[in-house]
Amino acid sequence: MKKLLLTGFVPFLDNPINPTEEIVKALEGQTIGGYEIVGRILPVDFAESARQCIEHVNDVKPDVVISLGLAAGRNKVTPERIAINCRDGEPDNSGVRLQDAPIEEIGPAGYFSTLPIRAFVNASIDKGYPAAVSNTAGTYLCNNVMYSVLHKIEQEQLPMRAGFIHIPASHELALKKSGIPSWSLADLTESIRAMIEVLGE
Ligand code: PCA
Repeated sequence: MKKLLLTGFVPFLDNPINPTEEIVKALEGQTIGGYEIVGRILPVDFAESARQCIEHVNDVKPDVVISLGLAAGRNKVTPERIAINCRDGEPDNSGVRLQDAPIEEIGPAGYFSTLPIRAFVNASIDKGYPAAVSNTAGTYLCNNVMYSVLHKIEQEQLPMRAGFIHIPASHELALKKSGIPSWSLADLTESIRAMIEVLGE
């Protein structure tokens, strides 16, 4: 059976919960759209996240890689259009802070997602879950993982589609942080399921 590597992240910064962990746990082992879901959780660490994700790609040899990240403050599920060759922003969980740092010294400025992001958005909306294409994955760990996986696929010419989806906060997280929109974990999970189902069509 075809395999889909679904990754989430551990909690980071002022987010004591990362709902991507729960979504990955809920979906792993299931078959969706003809894909067996293999779940993995990544650290929030500039030195480790992409390295570990690539290790999982090498081990699992998936047909598709979808990485999930929390974007607390967004109110829709947002497949990312592009990853850029830049690391910047807040410190990671090891306290490392980077500024204007390329991910690959010799690498293209960006990579477009190779996932069917428009079909993902439409599938989620059709099921009643708000979604939109996002044109920036930021410059933190999520962008780093998306860029690094797409770079590997390009360098090695692998027959693999990959990309990233940012999700809003869950209610559980919003109870611990004020002023952010939130979704139920069940709805977040069903929106991601609707997007994965599209791959089988
Ligand atoms: N979101 C962060 C890193 C981990 C996560 O879930 C980001 O958007 O980069």
